[in-house]
Amino acid sequence: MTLSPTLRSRFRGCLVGAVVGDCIGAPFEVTGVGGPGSYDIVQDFVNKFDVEIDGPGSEKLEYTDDTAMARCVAESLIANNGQLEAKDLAKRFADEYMAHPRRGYGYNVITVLKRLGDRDLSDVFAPARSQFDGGGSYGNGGAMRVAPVALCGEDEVERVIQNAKSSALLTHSNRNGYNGAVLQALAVHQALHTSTDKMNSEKFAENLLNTMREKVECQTSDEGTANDNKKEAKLTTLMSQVKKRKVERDDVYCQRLESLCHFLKSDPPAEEVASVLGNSISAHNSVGSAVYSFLRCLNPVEGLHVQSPMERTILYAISLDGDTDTIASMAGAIAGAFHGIESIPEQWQKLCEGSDTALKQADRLYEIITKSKTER
Ligand code: R7I
Ligand code: MG
Ligand code: MG
Repeated sequence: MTLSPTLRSRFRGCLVGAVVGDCIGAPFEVTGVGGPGSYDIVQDFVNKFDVEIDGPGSEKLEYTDDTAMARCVAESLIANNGQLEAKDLAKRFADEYMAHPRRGYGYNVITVLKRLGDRDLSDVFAPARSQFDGGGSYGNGGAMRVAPVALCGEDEVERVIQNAKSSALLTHSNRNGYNGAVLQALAVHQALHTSTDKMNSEKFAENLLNTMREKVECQTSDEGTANDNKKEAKLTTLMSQVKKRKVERDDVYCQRLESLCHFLKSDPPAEEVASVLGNSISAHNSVGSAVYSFLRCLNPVEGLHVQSPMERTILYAISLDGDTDTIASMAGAIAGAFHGIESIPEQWQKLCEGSDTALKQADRLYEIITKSKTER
């Protein structure tokens, strides 16, 4: 029987896993890997680490906006004793962006971050709501930074859902934008609380699907966005006009998870995974791929010559091509929450900028969460 990592190790694994996914995936976000399933290219890149880390003047792999924003989320939770305080988080996002704007932020989110820095802003959710003509962004920026929220969820799924949504709404008010953050947070939370000997990938996915279906995507008219309401009004008109026409389902994450469950049985090639679950900067076309990378890589993958499931997860996620830093970062957070810090090679940690800060933040969050548990 394999011993499950301790909870502290899982906290560390989660935040450091997110950083290494971001740093190792980032160079490929620009160049691509040459199509989904190009395992050799990613493997060759990682194999050079041994040489580079010992060589003179070896440079670190830089983190991008994914890590910059996740650090803000962690810092805000630490400063507020594990509670999500939207105003405080908004200020940290804005300050971080102003201090280091060149971290590869999404093209449109920049407008929101600048407005969040306005001292007179009374509603911190307002700038995000005006994105994309009032529809809000469905980019994966809410999901890519949400892992620390999941660490503070304790054993309350509702709290994870609520806080993931609030943290995302500061920049992503589109239903698919914030629900992507919810699914990613639920995946991290579930990985964190699944013991190694009880892991069953199909059950893990089914459980996520049930939670999304029952607690998240069932709410077709929640407080969401003006656009949600507009869309629904349009939909009603459309439905009454063309009664027999098939209306598209708006439970996109449930659809992705249904495909994911099927893929765990059929094991399709990487091209199919990328085309069905997605590899783009949209949340609904990337979060499912991150979850799948973690679950698929619990077992060996043909053509990917690496023994450790944690390392395999990162390499597989990058090999899906497209938004490589973000998919690998999200997959790394989930995998790290399950496999623990011991599963992340020390040379990766040394080489990836920001691993040390992630480690410290994980420890602070762990202390806050365990202390509040013993006090109750
Ligand atoms: O979501 P966001 O923070 O970007 C995150 C991504 C990650 O891959 C990072 O690594 C970084 O590279 O960027 O930033 P947004 O600007 O809100 O969304 C990202 C992109 O998604 C936008 O620039 C658009 O191209 C696209 N997008 C949309 N396009 C059309 N209509 C998001 N929402 C919409 C939309 O409603
Ligand atoms: Mg990035
Ligand atoms: Mg990205």
